[in-house]
Amino acid sequence: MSQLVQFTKDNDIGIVTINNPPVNALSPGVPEGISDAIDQIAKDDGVKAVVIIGAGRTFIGGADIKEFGKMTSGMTERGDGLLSLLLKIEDCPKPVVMAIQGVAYGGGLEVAMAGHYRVATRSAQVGQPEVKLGIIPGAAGSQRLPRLAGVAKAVEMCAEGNPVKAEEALKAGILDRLIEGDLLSGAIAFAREIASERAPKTRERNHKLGTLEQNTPIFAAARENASKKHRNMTAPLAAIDAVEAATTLPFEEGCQVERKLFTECLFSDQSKALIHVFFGEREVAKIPNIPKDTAVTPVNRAAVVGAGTMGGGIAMVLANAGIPVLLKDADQAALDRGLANVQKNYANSVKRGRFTQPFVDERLKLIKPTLSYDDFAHVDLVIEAVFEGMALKKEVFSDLDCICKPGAILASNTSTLNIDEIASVTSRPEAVLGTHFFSPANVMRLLEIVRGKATSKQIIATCMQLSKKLGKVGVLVGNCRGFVGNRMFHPYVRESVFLVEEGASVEAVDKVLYDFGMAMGPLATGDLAGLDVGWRIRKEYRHLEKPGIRQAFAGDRLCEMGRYGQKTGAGWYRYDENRRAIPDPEVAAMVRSWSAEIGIPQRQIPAEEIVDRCIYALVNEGARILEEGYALRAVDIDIIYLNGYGFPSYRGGPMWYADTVGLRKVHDRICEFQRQHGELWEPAPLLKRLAAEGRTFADLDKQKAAAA
Ligand code: 3H9
Repeated sequence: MSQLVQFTKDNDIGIVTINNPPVNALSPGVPEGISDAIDQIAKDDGVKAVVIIGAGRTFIGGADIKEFGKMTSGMTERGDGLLSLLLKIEDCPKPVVMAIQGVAYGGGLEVAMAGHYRVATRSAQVGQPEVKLGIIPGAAGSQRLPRLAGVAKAVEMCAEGNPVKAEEALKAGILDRLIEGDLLSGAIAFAREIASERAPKTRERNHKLGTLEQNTPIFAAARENASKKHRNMTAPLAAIDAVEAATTLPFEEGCQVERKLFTECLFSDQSKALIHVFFGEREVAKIPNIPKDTAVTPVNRAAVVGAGTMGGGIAMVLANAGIPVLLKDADQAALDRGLANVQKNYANSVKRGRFTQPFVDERLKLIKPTLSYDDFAHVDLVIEAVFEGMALKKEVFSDLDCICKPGAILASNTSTLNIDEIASVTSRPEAVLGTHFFSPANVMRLLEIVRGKATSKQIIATCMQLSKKLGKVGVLVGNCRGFVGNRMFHPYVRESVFLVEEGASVEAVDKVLYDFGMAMGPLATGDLAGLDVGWRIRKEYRHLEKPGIRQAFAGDRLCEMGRYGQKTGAGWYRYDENRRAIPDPEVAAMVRSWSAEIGIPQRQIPAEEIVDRCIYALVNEGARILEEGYALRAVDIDIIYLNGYGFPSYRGGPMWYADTVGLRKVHDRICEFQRQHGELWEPAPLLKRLAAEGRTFADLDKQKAAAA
């Protein structure tokens, strides 16, 4: 038998243990091992019933996702997957009890459903999360789940991909019993109870499959929901089709439909991108030269300086993770306003069902407002979130340096300023780094962790680990202007404004990029964030601009008119009292006349050019950042853009998207823009080199990983 699966006995009960750390994925060897065990059990007269269980913390985390890339690249053959193994389990002459702890996800739940019974710990979770990888269940999950849980629940689970807790799964009929205490002992006792009963085969349980009349509205609602919530994504709709097949076709034919849809999804660009994202989110936590076992500083108490929108949001993030936090501001009115905002945000979360009132009450108790630095001597971490100005930040950091205990982490939430310069006013630059949260801080998942030239490994390791505890994706970046995300965002927005100045309408630019998959168009995003923010930064850095290089001007002119975006009721759009954007013909007319003044020829701009100019501007800057070492890997840039800038996950991030298009093609198009628009479009040397060598950013990441 395979090393990954062990067969033992507890008197008359056979025990099959899957032991493939860390998550008992169904890697090669695991299905074969289970199959051998079933053969052995069938022949063994001493075995009356069987328990299948996972070793360690979990049952089965699903198919081995690494295998999918091998299949789509032709490195391994595609068999019939797990289908035949699952039939064998279901046809086993002895009752099979699946004992679930941790998770039974994807192929894990499919294995579980092929058993005759399922028992689980109270903390276990089950789910068909395949859509999150751009695929659908591929081993009859879409066929067996509706037979256990009913059509509505199965559609929801397969199309949304969210996990279901054990108690709910019990109610839905996916589980048969919850076990208190030791799972294996409970499962063995359960197996003895049912050993002489006729074992029910899930594939024959058709009574929950409903009628056409009952099911039609369920599928219609699910399709509408999927089209809205998962815009442009193919897998959720395919998952619904597969579950529908379970209700209209016999089991075997339903499985064939599922198989065909699964294969189509697996070979799609969307699935490849989403699998890249799955591994990418885990990869960014790995920092070369900072080993996994680097000692970290426990963060038991924290403080935030500045009770504005960002400071309040950051205090909420810390409190939500159970960390007591001091929230300091310089004057009482600002502190009161900040606290009122925090309370309003929490009240909204309760209204939307995200948190319960008791949870919120507990969190609010953890946030202690203060006007002084008293008690700062006891905190392990301070995050400064005062107004974005170097002089003020320096003042705060020299105060913190005097007050905070040795070993405390001194972090700045700056989005643009130089961390080394901030650190220079302290006696401990090794304790200083940037923690760049994204607005709203309590919602957005991204946290750029900015490494100064003296920041210690221990502090970085602590903040990377803390980001996970805070529910954030922490990505380590270098200390350049705008760090990674905003540095790339600048040319992206610049191109969107150029396009408007050249004759595209504001609505067209936004719509084309929204249709590409961005959460919002760049101009609407500017209105939301406040056009004055970029305007102020541009004014501050104007002296660094190279003379003779084209600058986007229309946004600045809007600011000069007081049109800052949503907060002033007008920016690129006008806004009604519900902050709904209304296209503004006045803006179109003004931009046309300003462009005429400067002599920018007006033309019709095709959608393809809008996408290429904006997205390739991101890619080109991303390539520079990568080469200069401000991002560790291309995938780090992708994860930043997916979690902080609304880039569509099914395109894998800007760098992955460029790989998908082909770097030669991207490079050639950038050269074409350079000929038309000048040196702003000079191709990044790294992009030029990779394109010439026929390589990808992903190749480069692999090469770096191999060298590490
Ligand atoms: C599927 O099942 C298709 C079927 O229908 C059958 C088709 C025929 N494979 O997340 P963590 C790695 S599709 C390979 O940090 P946690 C992960 O990369 C699959 N590797 O731990 C990481 O590696 P490293 C459906 C996997 O405790 C390590 O395990 N299933 C897999 O926070 C630890 O992971 C899913 O989509 C895998 N399936 O969370 C479930 N899963 O240490 C995906 C994890 O080198 N997985 N790894 O970075 C999860 O949701 C979480 O990983 C899980 C554990 C909840 C299991």
